[in-house]
Amino acid sequence: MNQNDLLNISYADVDTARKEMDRLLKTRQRNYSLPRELYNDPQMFRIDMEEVFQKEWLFVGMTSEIPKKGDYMTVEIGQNPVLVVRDADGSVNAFHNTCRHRGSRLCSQHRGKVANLVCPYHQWTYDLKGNLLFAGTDMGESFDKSQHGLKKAHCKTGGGFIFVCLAKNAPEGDFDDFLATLEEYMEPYDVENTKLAVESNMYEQANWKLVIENNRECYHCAGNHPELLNTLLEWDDTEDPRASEEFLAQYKRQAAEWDAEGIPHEHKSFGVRNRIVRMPLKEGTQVMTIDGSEGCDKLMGRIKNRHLGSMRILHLPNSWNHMQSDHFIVFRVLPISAQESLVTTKWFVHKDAVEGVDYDPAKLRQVWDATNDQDRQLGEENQRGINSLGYEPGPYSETFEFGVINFLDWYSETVQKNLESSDK
Ligand code: 3BY
Ligand code: FES
Ligand code: FE
Repeated sequence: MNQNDLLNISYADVDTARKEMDRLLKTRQRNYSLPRELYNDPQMFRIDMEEVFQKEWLFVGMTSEIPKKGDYMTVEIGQNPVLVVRDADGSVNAFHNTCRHRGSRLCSQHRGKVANLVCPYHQWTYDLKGNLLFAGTDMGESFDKSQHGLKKAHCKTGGGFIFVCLAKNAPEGDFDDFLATLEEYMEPYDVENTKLAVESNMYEQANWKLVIENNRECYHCAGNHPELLNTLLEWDDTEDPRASEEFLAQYKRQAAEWDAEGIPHEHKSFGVRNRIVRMPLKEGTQVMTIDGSEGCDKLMGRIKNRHLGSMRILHLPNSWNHMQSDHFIVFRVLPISAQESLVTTKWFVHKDAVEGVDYDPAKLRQVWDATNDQDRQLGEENQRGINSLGYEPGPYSETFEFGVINFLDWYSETVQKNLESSDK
């Protein structure tokens, strides 16, 4: 809990806060930032966790982080430790990372490899499918092992992306269409033959929505991101209303090359929650390094062209990504408290690329380390200003900040819909 949390409790109890959340969202001024409570009240944060992060599909990581049988990764979704494991048949499964004996967290490492999942407390042992194999002590005659397997979480993959959902019934809608499109758009990368080259975990003292809002616009880029703007074009996608003639001509030229090479690039949207589009980078640059020169000698998958721009993949509520020619970068946001978030960034290269020979991790990470830190400061200053008595919701620009408007429309609709269904 952040030290400011106690100062920001505005409601007598959580039921009142739920009603107030619904009212604030119904009466909010669309195209304006949200009322302060939605950015700093701990009860509102609890509702965000219950209605968004415990009910919606979340991006957790890439399949190539757990390439072999028994490889696992862990992730904390609020107070829910989750375990993602590669099974012997190659499938990826997610479990609640809590032992069925007395509830201890089963795996405490960030990533690891096991034959079976053994609880460190009293050594209850589960297979990779979560079945309880062995409960060491004498549990008595009536003990039924089959009733004490690990609790599953929903888990789906597409194009190497792993998503989990903690809801009893996972939302359907067009999520499977998004996964099928991811599969198609990620095919050139052959994700199973990539490896994690670098990972950064950045703690940010800002509400998770401020982290996402900041990512959804590049209005702040010119004033804050000199390294990123060596290569990144400020338009959000190929349909950006600000896109210049020059940009459209560059896109047309590059798109013709991509078509000839079978590299998918067309803009695809699944509501405003999921979006995939390949965008050119600045003319003459290859990837998001400090000078736009290569990040890795080895290209990924079947890619031949170093000028693939960046395929931007958006998944609300918690991920944006940049897929380029010689490496790709994935971003994941996890809320910690009303005013704290964890931003994880991972850089992937071809699995046969050799560190120090084919790529230099320092060069790979330089631009986004700088950019993330700049965004962290912006998010933290945004949070501090919102906490002020002088804050009132302010207007977004419809041309420069439409991505933020879209995000808050999605957030507002999702919370209202989920609040309504949990009231039934
Ligand atoms: O490049 C990104 O991921 C986003 C889009 C614009 C601002 N931000 C840096
Ligand atoms: Fe896991 Fe006892 S809590 S074995
Ligand atoms: Fe930024």
